[in-house]
Amino acid sequence: MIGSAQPARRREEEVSDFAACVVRGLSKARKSLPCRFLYDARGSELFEEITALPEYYPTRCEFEILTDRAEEISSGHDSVAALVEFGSGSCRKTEILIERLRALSLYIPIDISRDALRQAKTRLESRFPQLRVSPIVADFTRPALLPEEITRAVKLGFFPGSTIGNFTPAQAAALLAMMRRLLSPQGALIIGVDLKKDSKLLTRAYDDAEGVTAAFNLNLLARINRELDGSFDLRGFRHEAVYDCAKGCIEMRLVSMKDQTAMAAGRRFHFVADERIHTESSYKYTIPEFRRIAALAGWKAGRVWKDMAGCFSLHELVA
Ligand code: AVI
Repeated sequence: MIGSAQPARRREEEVSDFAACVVRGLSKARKSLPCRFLYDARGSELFEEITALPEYYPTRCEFEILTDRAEEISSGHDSVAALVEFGSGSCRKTEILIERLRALSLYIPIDISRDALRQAKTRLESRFPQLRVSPIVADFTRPALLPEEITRAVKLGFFPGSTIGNFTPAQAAALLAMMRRLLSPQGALIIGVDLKKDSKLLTRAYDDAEGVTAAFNLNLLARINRELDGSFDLRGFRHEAVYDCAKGCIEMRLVSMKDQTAMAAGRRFHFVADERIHTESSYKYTIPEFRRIAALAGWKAGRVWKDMAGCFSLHELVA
């Protein structure tokens, strides 16, 4: 069983939330759109393609850490009974952990995609017959209600992919604090964090030669056209990815290539030439920087692993 609000009602709520955020974001002096809207069905497909691109190292590096160090990572978590994954998607990385957590009996993936959860449940329950999969359809940034039966159980959280980087440091600290409350007492969290590195490598990862990331970014305007009766001319905008050294983040934007107007959700918006719509930030951290944020959220730093090239890190945090 997958529990959540009625699908049709949820869909209506999603569309009106999308409309409100688009109108608010495009009415600001510095236009922006929340990055969570990049992931409709088409956006999620394009993101899957991004993760396989030669320039996009985070997925490969995190897999390398998880496969090479799986025994070591899981060794400290022998008594974990419940694994909670935040924004689980396809759960491919999780299988590496599930295979080695000896006392694990329950896996709770939290994701907004009901389809991804349904597929994951079927696949994981057939691969691990002793495991119960109890998905929650929800936005993982909002506090979820975990099953009462695991209130006292030892819980491990899993938050891979460096999705934490898509939040500002202040938001990241608040999110980590919420996760700590959910997983306490005796809880721990394994979290993927992309590391600071050469800015050329970083910008290439977010502006690939094939143009998949550009298509992913521009799909946001296509989504507005599809869902909010929008009139964006996609040829009038281009993708941009810039590393802001001072903030330590990649910023993705859509740049208007001319003076133009577009309709969205019944409103008209004007864009001057070169005006930018900010669509996503992806913060990069050093290991001490990330540990400071985790400490602000009340976590104690545990072990940390890096891939061979030192591009990506996996942190263990203890409640
Ligand atoms: C999902 N998130 C961690 C990706 C990132 O690297 O910030 C999103 C992404 N955007 C463009 N490429 C990948």
